[in-house]
Amino acid sequence: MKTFNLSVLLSLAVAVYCVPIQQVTVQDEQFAESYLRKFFNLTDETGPTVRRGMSPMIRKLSEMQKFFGLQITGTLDADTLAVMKKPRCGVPDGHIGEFSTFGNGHKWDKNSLTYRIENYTPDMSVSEVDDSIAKALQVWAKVTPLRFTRIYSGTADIMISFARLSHGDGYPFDGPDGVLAHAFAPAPGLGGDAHFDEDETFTFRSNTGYVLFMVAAHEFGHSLGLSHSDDPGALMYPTYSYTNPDSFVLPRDDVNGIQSLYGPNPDTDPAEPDPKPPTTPDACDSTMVLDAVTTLRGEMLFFKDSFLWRSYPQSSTPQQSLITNFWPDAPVNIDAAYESQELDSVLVFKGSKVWAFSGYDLVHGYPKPLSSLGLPQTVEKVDAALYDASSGKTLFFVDRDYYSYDEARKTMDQGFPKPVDQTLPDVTGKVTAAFQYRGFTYIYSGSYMFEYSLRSKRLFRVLRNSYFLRCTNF
Ligand SMILES: [Ca+2]
Ligand SMILES: [Ca+2]
Ligand SMILES: [Ca+2]
Ligand SMILES: [Zn+2]
Ligand SMILES: [Zn+2]
Repeated sequence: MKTFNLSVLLSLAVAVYCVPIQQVTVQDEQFAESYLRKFFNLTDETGPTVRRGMSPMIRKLSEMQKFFGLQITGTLDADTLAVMKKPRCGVPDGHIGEFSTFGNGHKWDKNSLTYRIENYTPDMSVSEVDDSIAKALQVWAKVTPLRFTRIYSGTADIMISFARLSHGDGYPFDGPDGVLAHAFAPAPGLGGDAHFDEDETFTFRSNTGYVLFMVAAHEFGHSLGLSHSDDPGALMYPTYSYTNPDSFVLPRDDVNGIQSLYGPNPDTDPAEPDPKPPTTPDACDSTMVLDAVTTLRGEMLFFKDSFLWRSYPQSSTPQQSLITNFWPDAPVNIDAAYESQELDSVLVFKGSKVWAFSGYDLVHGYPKPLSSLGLPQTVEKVDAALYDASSGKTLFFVDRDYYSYDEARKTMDQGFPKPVDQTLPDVTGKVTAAFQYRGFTYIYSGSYMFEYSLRSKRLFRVLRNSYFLRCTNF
């Protein structure tokens, strides 16, 4: 049984995520140890690595932190614990890199596969379960030659069932949250089978409970031979995050993964091309234009599409994650963001609305209309926002102009808007993002970034948007 690759989804904790200073308890230590045993192959080894002075626990913690793009401290800090408590899949995560597979022996040697739904969850109607399962298999069929046929009796390649706790395969479930499901890599018998933890509440499309379609689509990736990816945008990323099932398109990383095993779909209709697989923004893309940049309590946040990079002052590599993993109530594809010292919040702009987040929480009363800041009704969106610490003003960039907002008085200053190039003659294009860091002001315009002293209006350097993201693929 141990020869099967097991995949599973694991645990949710909301409270831990937003506490800045966190006491790690003995329970947390034990939890972390069992997490690393389950997912990072922590064993009670003695040997060369121990003699070299690094304990297996520190080594595995560092490995886990690397996989999830966390700051590599080798200690159980609050961010690490928070990631460990997220709902996720239980397949071990050892591999670092883009998509990966279970290896060559673990793929189906036929393109026609059967599946059977052995029982149902009471959380959803029978037709909703049938539909979720069928659509989850279609996610993979759309991009490969694989075809799935449902059978109602006998043994299918992919046997699908709902079960709680111990259910006969040596991998008991763990009650509500934690592990959500698991699946076995391609092989006869248990191979390919997918089990869902009945102690979870599964849903058809609501964002309360776990969307069965999303969990199943991930598990079937394992059933077909994929293991986990460390691309935070991939379906095969180990942790669960809510995605609207109606607009889901299989990301590029997963398409590359499954096509490396089975090849592309020979039946695609050129007249009706499928939606383009979404790609995860790449820190090494020198043409990238960021959506917004802000500080947050000494860190830097860089926004692009549905993603953000979070950069800790002490860390060399920023951590990339989905915006909704960081702020579940935040919009994606945002226009602008800035940190308000007065409100101890980050303000996030999209279209005619502004959101405020204090730590990880949406501030009560938000989102509000842009006009609540005193911007004229004619302003339909803000392109960038910049808080200037020395003057206590926030500058809102709208097309080629900017407005000035007095944070202390909470009013717009008179005499605005002014043209941007009147103040900053080098910035001839639209300002796309802006922030201050360590006394410098960074004005982003297209794929460039201008480094200024705002006080002297002196331009120091012209850099790329990706400058702070520290591309490491050289
Ligand atoms: Ca099977
Ligand atoms: Ca569970
Ligand atoms: Ca922007
Ligand atoms: Zn998984
Ligand atoms: Zn099972």
